[in-house]
Amino acid sequence: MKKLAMIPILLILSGCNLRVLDPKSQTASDQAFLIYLSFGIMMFVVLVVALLFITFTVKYRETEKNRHDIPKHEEGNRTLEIIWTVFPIILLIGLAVPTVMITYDVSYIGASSDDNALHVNVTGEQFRWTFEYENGEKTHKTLVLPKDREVIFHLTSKDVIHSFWVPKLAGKIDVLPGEETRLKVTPEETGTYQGKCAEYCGTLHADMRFETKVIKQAEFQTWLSKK
Ligand SMILES: [Cu+2]
Repeated sequence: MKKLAMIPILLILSGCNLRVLDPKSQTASDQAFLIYLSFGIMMFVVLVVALLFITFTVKYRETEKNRHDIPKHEEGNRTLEIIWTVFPIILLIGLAVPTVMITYDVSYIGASSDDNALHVNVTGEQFRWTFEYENGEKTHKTLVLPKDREVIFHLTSKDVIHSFWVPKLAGKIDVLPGEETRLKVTPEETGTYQGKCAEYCGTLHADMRFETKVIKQAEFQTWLSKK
C-alpha cells in the first residue's frame, strides 16, 4: 500500500504536468489524438499478449497427468500465420496513416492554406527568440496570436539548433540554422500559454522562455497596428 501511495507523490515531484494533453489549438488536438491512438494500440497489443501469456501458462503448466507428455509438433498452421502477419500490418497502417497525414498537415509543406493565414517569422538565437510579424514588427518575450485564425510559423536559427515549443498549442519543432521549418497552428481558446526552447542550446538555454498570448482577432489587429 505504501508503495502505491508513492506513485502520485512521484508524479507530483517529477514536475509532471499534462499540458500536452490539454490542447488549445487544432494542431495540439490532432497531436493529442495521435498520442491517444498510439497509446490505445499499444495497450491493445499489451493486453492481447498478456492474455495469451496467462492462458498458455495455465493451460500448459506441468501437472501430475501431463508430466511425461511430449506435445505434438505443430508446423505450418496457415490460419495462425495469416493472423499474426496480417493483424500487425493492419495495426501499423492504422497508426501510420493518421500520423503521416497529421505530420504533413502540421508541417505545412507546400500545402495551399487559408489565404487569411497569419505568417510569423520565428528566429532562435543564443539566447532569445524573435517573433516577426508581416508588418515587420518584432517582439521577443511575448508572442501574440489571434484566436481562430490559421498561423504559419517560419522558423530558423541564427546559430545552433533550438526547439520551439508551446505545449498547449503544438508539439516541439526543431529550429535549425540555414534551413526553414514550418509549423501550422490555429489557436482555439484565448489565454496565456508558456513557451520555451526544448533543445539544450547553451548556458542560458533556460532563459529562452516566452509567453504566448492568444487574443481575439479584433484585439490582435489593434495590438499589431499600435506596435
Ligand atoms: Cu535554445
